[in-house]
Order: sequence, then structure tokens, then C-alpha cells
Amino acid sequence: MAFDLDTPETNETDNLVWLGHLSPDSDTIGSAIAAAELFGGEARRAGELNKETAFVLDYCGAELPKMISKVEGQKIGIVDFNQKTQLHKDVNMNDIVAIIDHHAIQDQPITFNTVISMDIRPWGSAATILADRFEKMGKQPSKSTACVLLAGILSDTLVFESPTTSVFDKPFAEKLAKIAGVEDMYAFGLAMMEAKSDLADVSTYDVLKGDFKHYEINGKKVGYGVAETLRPEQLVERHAEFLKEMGGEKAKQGLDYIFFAIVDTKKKETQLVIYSGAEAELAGTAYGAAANDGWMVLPGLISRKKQLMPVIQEVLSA
Ligand SMILES: [Mn+2]
Repeated sequence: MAFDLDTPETNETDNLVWLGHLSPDSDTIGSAIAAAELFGGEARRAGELNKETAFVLDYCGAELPKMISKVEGQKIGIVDFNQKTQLHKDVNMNDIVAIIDHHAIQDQPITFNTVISMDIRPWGSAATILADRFEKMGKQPSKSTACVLLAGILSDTLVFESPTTSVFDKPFAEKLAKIAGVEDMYAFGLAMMEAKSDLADVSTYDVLKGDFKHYEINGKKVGYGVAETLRPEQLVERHAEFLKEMGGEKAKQGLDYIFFAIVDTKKKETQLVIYSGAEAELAGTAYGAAANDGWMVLPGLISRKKQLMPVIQEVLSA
């Protein structure tokens, strides 16, 4: 019988794993852990953890998911993405049995030969959807799973301040905080942001690739990295190094455009590193701003998903 998110009691869960996107973040990891607890199977990850997510697993007392690997007969549930460009290379698309996500189905969606079970909603995080599924199935997540789900919501919504926040995110976060025994979720969210901002000993290449997504729009390949930080100056001073690493990455990945956004989560503004004239032109049209000395300052724009990417998408699609 086909795997179905709505009939968990009859699903085959042997060899089932739950996997999020490349450059895993707190939502992707928390959602994989929660999906495994709710539906059976085990959580996997598609890369090394960033500092925020490492802090979250430690704080919540949750286990680090194993790296994904090729296994014969493996069934894969996808969480927190739907694009081929964000899928680990060892995963065969035909092994995917379900998707739980909160992203637009854009140019390069994972495709299937058969109908699979999907749950995609315009909510602030995949973790919020998982929390709702726990509730609707009459189950309560364990304390550590409630904690990582809470972290997923706080991370993706920037503690409810991102424009991607839906009306569902905060109420579920409050319920999860109670189960997790987190007394002050705002303090937890701030501690997560602090952990994420501690980049002094992280190489410029690792910062660039820490939260990096690939897109293909109208035949054009775009790479877009983001670092959300409370200490943007720590990254701004590495401008020359970013340009060097971006040049290498652009060539290596065969990208038409590469961007890196330093998102100041306190001031709510992005400082975009502009690699070359091509990026200056595209970003200039998309954002209606001018590049200056390899920078473009974008006040009020803090979400790649809801603000920074859609206008790039629009310009390239035109
Ligand atoms: Mn997410």
C-alpha cells in the first residue's frame, strides 16, 4: 500500500527515513526528528549542522540525526523543501514517499512517477505543520522533540518577526514551549540567534555555504546564500574574502548569478554582497536599489523566501 501521511497506522515504516534540505537548519533538522517520532522511521541530515542548530540539539537534549546514505529499499520522507536543487545527491527521487513543506513549488520541483502524499502549507515553518499533525493525530511530542520543533518555528520566523510568519506559528510555539518546559521562548530564540551569530572562527567559505540555496529560473542558475546575524560588522569586514569565495563557487557550480545576504536581524536590514556587474544589474532591477562598492543595502528586507528571492524570480521569468 502506498505511504500516506493520513493513514499512519497502516504505513510500512521499515527502512523509512526523514530528510530535510542541504545546508540543514533548525527547522529542517527539528522537522525530520519530529516526523520520525510521529510517523515512524529515523531522522537523517543532508550536511553538517550550523552553530544555531548544534546549540538547539544540545539545549533540547535531542540526538544528532545520522548523515543520509544510500541504502537499498530505503523509503524517504522529505521535510522542509521540494526542490531538486536542495536534495542530497545520494537520494533517488523515486525513493521519496512523502513531502511535508512550507515552500513554493518553483522551477525545479522533485517529480515522481507515482502519486505521493504531500502536505504543503503557507506557514512559517515545517515544524509548525508537524506540530499541527501531532495535535490532529491526538499525540504529544516528547519533551526533546517539542523543544526542537519550537526551535524550528523560532528560527524560521526569526522569533515571529519575519514576514513569513503565519497566524499559526506563535500559538503552536506557545504550546510546544509548555511541553518542552521552555519557560521563556523569546530568551531561547535570542540564545539561538546569538549562537548563529558567533561566526568569528567560521571560515568565509563555510559562512557563504552555511545557508545556501540553488535555484534555476528560466534556464538561469542562481545561488543565494544568507547569514542571519546580530553582528553583521563581523561579516561586512570580510567583503574581499566573500568576493573571492563567491567567484570560486560561481565557477564551480556553473552559476549565472551568485548573491550573499548579510541579514541584520536586529536592525531588520540586508547588506547584499554584489559579486559583479551581472549581479548588480539583476539585483538593481529586482530591488530597485543601486550597487555601491560591491554592496547593496536593502532596509526592511530580511527574508530570502518571501522578499529577496521572489523579485529575482520575477525579473528572470519576465
Ligand atoms: Mn523551513
